[in-house]
Amino acid sequence: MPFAERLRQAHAASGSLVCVGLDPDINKIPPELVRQPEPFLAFNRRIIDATADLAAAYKPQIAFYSALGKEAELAASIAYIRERAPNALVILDAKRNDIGNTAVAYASEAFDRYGADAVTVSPYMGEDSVRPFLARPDRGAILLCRTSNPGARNFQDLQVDGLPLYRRVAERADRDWNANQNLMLVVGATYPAEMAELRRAHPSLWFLVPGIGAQGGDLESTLAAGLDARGAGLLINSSRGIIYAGDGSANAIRAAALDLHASIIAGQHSRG
Ligand code: OMP
Repeated sequence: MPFAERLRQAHAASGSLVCVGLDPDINKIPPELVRQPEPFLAFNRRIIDATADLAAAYKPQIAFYSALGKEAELAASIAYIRERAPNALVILDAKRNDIGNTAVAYASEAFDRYGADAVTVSPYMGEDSVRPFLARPDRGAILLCRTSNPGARNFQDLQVDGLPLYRRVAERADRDWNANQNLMLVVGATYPAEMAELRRAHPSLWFLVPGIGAQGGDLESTLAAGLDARGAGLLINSSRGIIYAGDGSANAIRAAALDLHASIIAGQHSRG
């Protein structure tokens, strides 16, 4: 199935724009799960069970796993998502990129080894380094465009022929690299004005939106700035705000995901 269709299906099946970030931190996982032989898998299973009907996507950040040699638990967590939430997209957050043949290996890591539907990609090395991630029509690449962190301003705001660099990245990506309709942009919730500009310039691109919750991004301004004409076009990620909610119980995790989901629906309706 083409990536664009997978994305539509993930949204339609869940009725949701929520992306649940799977960023397990061994120091924050509830003690009863840390004691298990595969603590990251046990933790992710709790999260996936609690959110399977609420999530359009799951986004594991690979560093949390590879730093501790937990790649097998990442692979098993992805298999569990496929079982419990077969329509949900799996986005491997790896922010990969390199020269062509290395990029091909990185794409294979994301799509073949982990079976991800999409992977986050840095655009810094330009077209030949991005192409390997876009070559498969059934898999997506999500380009870093306007990132959520304070340092996003350092380079992304530099003016290039009258537009900031992040706008040039989006322009080139949308115009030249999206023949397979399998490209999305990372646009942080912490920069709603920039998101509004990007939405005006790129009405039909989907944005992956990190920065809600722990990083201080505001949901209401994100929805006002970023929803497309159909009231969609955003996958709104929350990692720590969901997975470490309350007392760490399945109920607390579900309540946090439900709260985000319901707030998004309310925002969609208020836009009419
Ligand atoms: P929370 O701040 O805990 O919700 O996590 C945000 C997640 O999104 C982390 O996995 C980050 O690595 C990721 N992220 C950002 O926070 N900012 C960005 O600009 C891009 C990403 C990303 O590519 O997902």
